[in-house]
Formats: sequence, structure tokens, C-alpha cells
Amino acid sequence: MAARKSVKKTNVSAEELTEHYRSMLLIRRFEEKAGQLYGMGLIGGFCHLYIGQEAVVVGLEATAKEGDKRLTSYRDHGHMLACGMDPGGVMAELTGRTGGLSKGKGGSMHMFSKEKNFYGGHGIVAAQVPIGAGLAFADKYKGNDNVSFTYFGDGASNQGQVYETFNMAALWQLPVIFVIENNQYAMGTSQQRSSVTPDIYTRGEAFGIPGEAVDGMSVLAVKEAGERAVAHCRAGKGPYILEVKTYRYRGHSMSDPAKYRTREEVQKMREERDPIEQVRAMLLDNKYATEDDLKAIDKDIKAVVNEAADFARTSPEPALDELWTDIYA
Ligand SMILES: Cc1ncc(C[n+]2csc(CCOP(=O)(O)OP(=O)(O)O)c2C)c(N)n1
Ligand SMILES: [Mg+2]
Repeated sequence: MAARKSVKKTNVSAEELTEHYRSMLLIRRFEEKAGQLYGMGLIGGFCHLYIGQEAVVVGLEATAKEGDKRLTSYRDHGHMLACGMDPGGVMAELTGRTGGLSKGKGGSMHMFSKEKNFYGGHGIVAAQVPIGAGLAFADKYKGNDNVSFTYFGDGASNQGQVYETFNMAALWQLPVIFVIENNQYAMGTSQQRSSVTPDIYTRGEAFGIPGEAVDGMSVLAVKEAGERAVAHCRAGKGPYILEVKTYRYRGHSMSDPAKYRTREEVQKMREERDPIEQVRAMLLDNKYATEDDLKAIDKDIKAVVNEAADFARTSPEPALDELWTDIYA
């Protein structure tokens, strides 16, 4: 780690900052473990890690209330952990075991939770965007003030169905927050090579949807912007766009050779902008925590993740006749 340059003072409480630290660290350690299990051949199929992007979902979940909906793409483990889904259930789904949240039959990209209002896990790029607006439509129809956090990527933002959804969401003033996680790449294609403007948040202008760009490596900046977006939606003023500028440290998926960017680019981001290190520095600088306190948190989280991994290894594989359950035809 590079030497810290400046002391970061904050008005945020010790409790709140520690909670953000814990939530982000849980995602980081969980994903590192998932990467290891994948390397050991215990996880089959696709596996897209969220490492580097933790501040986005943790900052936004801090603005959510009971009843709000959330859904995202295939890069979904962090979203599930952040809304409180069981780490063991998520990990066991990755290894295809009966204890998994889809009984081991969905895998990394296909998990749901009615209890936590998590509506997937979507493998088709941008497919979740109209669904997110549909969930917002249902809440508006029922007359409550819930919002729908609809996450998608910079690559997905070039899809036609996003603009059809913007039009309808604006027309019907739906309480949907379009969260664009701009991690600068869509598989191996950098945003400069695929998009006419680096500022995706402006793309709602034609529909009268307000939008803003947010520093996605800062959990506090994300939370602050999220509060504005949530207040707008709960007040019945229609949709809102948050383009959260972030970065993924790992490849697009576990099978990505990552030839489209340099190691130095990734290293620079890790050293200078890491969302967890930023909060760690704040906790120490503000004397909210000692190095020992932080070590204890790390130890707790490692225990949770190890327990999840043990469960994912020992939960039985689905029985053969499970092939014929939970299917349409
Ligand atoms: C409709 C469709 N087209 C293409 C693909 C293949 N594909 C999977 S992920 C991806 C890139 C999406 O990038 P982005 O939206 O930036 O999300 P990120 O992976 O960076 O989180 C593509 C093209 C797909 N799954 N679905
Ligand atoms: Mg992307």
C-alpha cells in the first residue's frame, strides 16, 4: 500500500463509517474466496466478480428502506450481500449445491430473494432495466413510496431497451433510480471505444430525467447522491439517473485474459482510490478505530466467509430428480 498522503476528517459517525467498512469488506473477502473456489474447480460456469466496486452498492443500500426493490446484472454477489442475503446461501449457489439460494440450479447469475426484494441476477445485458421500471410501476400503482434501485453497466447503457424504459419511466413518473455502474469497460471494450460521450448521466436529458455523476470509489459520496435520488423518487417526482464512476479490479469474468488494459492502470486505481482503504484511513485518522479494532473486524469477516465456503463445499449436490422441478414445461 502507498503511504497515506493526507489526514481525512469526517463528520460521519464512527458507527456509520464502521458499518460501511464492514459491509464493503464482507463483499471483498467473499469475492476473493469465490475466486479461490473457482480456481480450485469447485465453481462451474460463469462467475463475475465485483471487487473494486463495493462502495457503489454499500453507499446506495445505506439509503434504502424496507419495501424498496433492487436488481442488477450478472455481477451480482455484492448486491446480494449488501441487502442482507445469506453469504452461505450465495456461496452454495456458486458451487451448485442444494443449500444455494436457487437450490444449486441457478448459479452465479441467477439468484433471487423475495424476502429481501432482490429481483436478480440477470445474464442478458440490460434485461433488468425494464423489469426495474416494472417493479416501480407496481409500487406506484399500489400507492406506496418504495423505490426501485435498477443497476446496470456502462456497456448496458448503450442498449436500446434502456431508452424505451427511460421514456416510459418518465412518462409515468415511476420511482426508479437508474444506477449506471460505470466501471469503464464492457468485457474487453473500454468506454472511449464504445460510447460517444463519457458522461452517461446526461442521456436522460431528452426524457427530462435528472442525472448526476458520482465518485463511485467513495462510499460517502455515493450515499449522499443516493439520498438525493431517493428523496426525488419518494416524493413522486419520477425517475433519476446516478452514473457512478467506478472500476473493477478483476477481469470481466473468471475467464478474462485482460489484455485490453495494463497492469499499471489497475495497480494505480488500487493504490490511490480503493474504496475500502479510503474508509480504513478515515476510521484511523478520526480515531474511530485502532489498527487492532480493524484487525478484529477482518477476523470476524473472514470467519463468516470461511463458514460460507465450508457450507458451499459440504452442502449436498441436488438429487437427479430435481432436474424436473422448478421448471415451466
Ligand atoms: C444482450 C446481450 N448481449 C451481449 C452479451 C454478452 N455480454 C455479457 S457482459 C457484456 C458486457 C457488459 O458490460 P457492462 O454493461 O459495462 O457491465 P460490466 O460487465 O462492466 O459490469 C456483454 C457484451 C449478453 N450477455 N447479453
Ligand atoms: Mg462496465
